[in-house]
Amino acid sequence: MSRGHFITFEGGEGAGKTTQVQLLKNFLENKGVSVVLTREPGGSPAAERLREALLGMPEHLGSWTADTECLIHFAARCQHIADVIEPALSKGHWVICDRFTDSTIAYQGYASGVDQSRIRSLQHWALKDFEPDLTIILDLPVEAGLSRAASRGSASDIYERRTKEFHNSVREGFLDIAAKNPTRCYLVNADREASVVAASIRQAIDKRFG
Ligand code: T5A
Repeated sequence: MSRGHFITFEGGEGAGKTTQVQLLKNFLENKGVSVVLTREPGGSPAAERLREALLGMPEHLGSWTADTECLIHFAARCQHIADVIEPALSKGHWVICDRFTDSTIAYQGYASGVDQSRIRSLQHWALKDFEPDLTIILDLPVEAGLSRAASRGSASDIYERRTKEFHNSVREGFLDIAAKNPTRCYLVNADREASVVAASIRQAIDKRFG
């Protein structure tokens, strides 16, 4: 049996990742592909406990340092790969993941100031050479993303409460990641109707996996 493909979705808050991940799953399943949908932080029962620790920290306990956040994200990722991603890929399923390592690079690196070389060392230590076959990066202005997230009524986790400057750094980070990894990454203008964005993503899938 041939190994499945690993596709990740990245972008700022409210970029439309969850929406597009679901549309892509439907599209692939209609073509007869077996798809496993997952997300980060979390994605497996044990890793979801770490998601809770990251996103559900009560305000009176303060906040994680950026270094600690980085370590927890990679700990959760390590577990997620072992529990869900690798077993699914080796059974031939395609795995679509809502956020992955690029989110750590953009949020903890570009926006929170953790040195990129330290993140790379951690990535190498935790993941070795494991990386997505294709990464879709959804790009749209920060204001548009935050207003979408707010209209959905859940703009309350610790990340969505951060400043506009923080979110702009996240966006710049993702644009830089796309520019530096042109073979792996496909940058999509997400400031369009969901169906138009989905069509653009399907083109990338056809081009990459034929
Ligand atoms: N994080 C994560 C790190 O800091 N480091 C890491 O390493 C990792 C892995 C996760 C947080 O963790 C941080 C980043 C995040 O802050 P989360 O709860 O998983 O948080 O939330 P997000 O990933 O940010 O996802 P959101 O749900 O906020 O946004 P999505 O998934 O991008 O957007 P979606 O699809 O839910 O859409 C939002 C709203 O917009 C509408 C939808 O219907 C919905 O109402 N919408 C559109 N409206 C107009 N036009 C379109 N094209 C639209 N597409 C969707």
